Amino acid sequence: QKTVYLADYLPYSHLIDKVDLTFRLHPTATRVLARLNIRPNPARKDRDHLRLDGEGLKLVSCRLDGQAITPTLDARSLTIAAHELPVGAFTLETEVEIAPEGNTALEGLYMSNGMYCTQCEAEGFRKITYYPDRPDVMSRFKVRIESDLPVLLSNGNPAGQGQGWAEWDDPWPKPAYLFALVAGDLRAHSAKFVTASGRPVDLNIWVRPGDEDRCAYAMDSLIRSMRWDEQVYGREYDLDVFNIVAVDDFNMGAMENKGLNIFNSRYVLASPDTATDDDYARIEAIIAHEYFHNWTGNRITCRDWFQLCLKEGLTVFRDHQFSADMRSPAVRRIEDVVTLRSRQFREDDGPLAHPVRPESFVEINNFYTATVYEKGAEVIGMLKSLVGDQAYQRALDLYFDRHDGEAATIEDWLKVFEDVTGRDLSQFKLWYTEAGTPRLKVEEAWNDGIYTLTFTQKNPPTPGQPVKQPKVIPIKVGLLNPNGDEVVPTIMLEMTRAKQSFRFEGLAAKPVPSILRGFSAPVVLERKAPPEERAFLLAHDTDAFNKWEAGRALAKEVMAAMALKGAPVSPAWLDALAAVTFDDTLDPAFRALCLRLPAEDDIAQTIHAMGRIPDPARIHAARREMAGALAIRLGEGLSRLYRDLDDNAPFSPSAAQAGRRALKIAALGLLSRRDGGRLAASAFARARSMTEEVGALSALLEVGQGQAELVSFAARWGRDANVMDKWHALQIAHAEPAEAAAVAARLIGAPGFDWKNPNRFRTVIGALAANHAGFHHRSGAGYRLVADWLLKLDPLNPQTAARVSTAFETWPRYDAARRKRARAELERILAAPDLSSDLREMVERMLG
Ligand code: DPP
Ligand code: ZN
Repeated sequence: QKTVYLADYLPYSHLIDKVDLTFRLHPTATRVLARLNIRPNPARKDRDHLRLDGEGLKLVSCRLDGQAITPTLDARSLTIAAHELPVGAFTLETEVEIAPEGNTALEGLYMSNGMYCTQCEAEGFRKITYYPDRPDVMSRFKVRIESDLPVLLSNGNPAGQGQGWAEWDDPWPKPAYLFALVAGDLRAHSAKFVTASGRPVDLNIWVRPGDEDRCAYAMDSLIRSMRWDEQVYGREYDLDVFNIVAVDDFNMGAMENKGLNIFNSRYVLASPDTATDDDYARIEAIIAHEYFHNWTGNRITCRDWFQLCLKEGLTVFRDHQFSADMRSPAVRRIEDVVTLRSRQFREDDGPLAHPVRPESFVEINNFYTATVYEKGAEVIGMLKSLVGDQAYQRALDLYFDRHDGEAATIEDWLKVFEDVTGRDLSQFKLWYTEAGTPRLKVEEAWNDGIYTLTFTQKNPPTPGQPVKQPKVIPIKVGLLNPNGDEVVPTIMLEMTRAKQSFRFEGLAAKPVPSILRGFSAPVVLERKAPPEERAFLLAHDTDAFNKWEAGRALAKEVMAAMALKGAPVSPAWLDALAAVTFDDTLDPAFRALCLRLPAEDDIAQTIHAMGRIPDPARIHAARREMAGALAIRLGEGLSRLYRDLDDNAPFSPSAAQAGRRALKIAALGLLSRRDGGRLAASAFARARSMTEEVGALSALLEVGQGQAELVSFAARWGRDANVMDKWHALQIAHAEPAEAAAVAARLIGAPGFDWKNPNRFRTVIGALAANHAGFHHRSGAGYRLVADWLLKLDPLNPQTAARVSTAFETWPRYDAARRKRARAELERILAAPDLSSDLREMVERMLG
């Protein structure tokens, strides 16, 4: 497969005014009839041939203006020569046959538990019919589905139904990647919504019979999302119905098809006994995310796939705003930054680093990444900080006004901000075009009552981009006096040069700086600060993010020093954390976040950034030792804290209750290190929610207990695969480093374990990859097992295999012996016959 370049973009040769599709569904022989109303694109001067994408299609017939023709076919396309085309508009009818039952790649039309469903983003529509499968070709779709299955759904509004058929009409022009079809024996959880201007909308969440009672939270999240988008962005829903379908076999989290969102069932179904608080928060965020795409993605889509961040970065930014409004902004911000660092900084720091807007790709599915999504959202957050909230709102209004119904670019996006503010954003655009996480060094000076902060930015080289330019960095800063009072409230410093100083006058004493408040830019802050200063900020900072960050930075320094030179656990850290833990004026959710130790992979990242080689075994030991020391330092207060939080309030998935549960479980985990799991065993037996059940089980496994509890968990949940994912993940997460690969091998190879299902595969292989000391065990068993299973999955589902292969993306960080083993596994993958282009691209990039 060939590399595609952004620089080669050309508009499509033709316009498709209308698409009429008829599906005669059959597991092994579905017929798809497509009637396309086509005319030459006036934007193109030459008289062009017509080339339609198509893969794995059996062409039954082809007619041009009613006359049978024989087009040129190859493995990827159908072509009609220019001289065979009429001069003006014409109609092309094709009939193809496809076999959804045998479609294990889960792209195009496929089957899951007897139901038909589709996944077209990015390039799945070409597996359904011949069509210009590119986002800048937008058309009106009408769909007729013929099948005996009771529920037949497609995009848009219902346009009639009868015995064995249904018709749908989507009034909004859309690209093919937003097409969707579902047919199955499904039940609806329904509700009504009335938009701000009075349009009634039928809302349905479609699930397998028996799951209807687990849709309430998703529905509630949907209604809140619809209201929020009206109130905050002035965006109303634009169809008579909004359908969501839950599917068990799904490569992604969910998909924003126009009027017919398709979801991985794990991000829809929830009840207190099956879903953890994290599951609830994720469902809320993903429901919102897909809904918000209706405007940012569907009404305004992307000109080409290089612009993916145009819709994804913005929609992630919007779903973050929504979650912050629904929950605690501080807690959400901390969680988002933890994710950003663990996924995006990690990606940016290795062989897979790429710009938010990449310049080339082989397989676009490989670019649905943390960089495009998460960094794409951070870039918008910076833009908002730089122009201010009001200008942001005016720019967004202009964006929706100017580009509604269009396929737009990052240039279009930046232009609305330039037009609204008069600013030149050419330097800011580097955030979209250059990869890598900037390093920001800070130095301070105090002279004659003048306090100076001097920042130096370094933009490290990344694959294909050896030299970089200075970026615009919004640095939010506040200053505290030595008593802990804030003397300069948050202001934004705008850094534009490689090195830049900012002066503060009129201060009575040398202040303590709180830098990069709210994590105002996705950079690595390099500031040498004594532990006392970190402890001081953890105690006094008024910015909740930086308060947490002070404790985090200290914990990282301590863990890195322990792993690198066997330093003892720092008493300063223990004391500071004890003060936070028992400060009842602080939000329990915030305290729980402070108690969560940095992940081992984070510490490996930190050590690597110091120019040293991380030793996974030593990092693992250091983290354990820290947790043990913390359990002892917190002493009896911990039991009291646990008892206070262990109340009998009826369950609610609210953020407030979730925060109390999180703190309670953090306390339980630490208590187990002292009592060998006695309290956790009784907590497991008494658990009244999945959060408590998993929390207690996790505490037990961490101290080598929990075998009986694992058995009883499996007995209770054995038939619910999404719940059992937790059971599998926990065992691997808590396995000893030397045994992790063997545990994962046993679970994934167990009779009846459906490893072909992406959720199952990602759970087991993902959990092994996330067990840092286990995956990187010096025996190489972790590397070998992951490679074995990637090779097994690749022929069936290349997209998921390629995604999971990022387990290896950090391999160059480690010592020569580990690198040799990892490289050997990557080379073994590359040598496999018939390797997919998806996995090949990933492995080649990782090998560099
Ligand atoms: N379904 C994916 C998402 O919403 C791709 N669009 O991010
Ligand atoms: Zn999205």
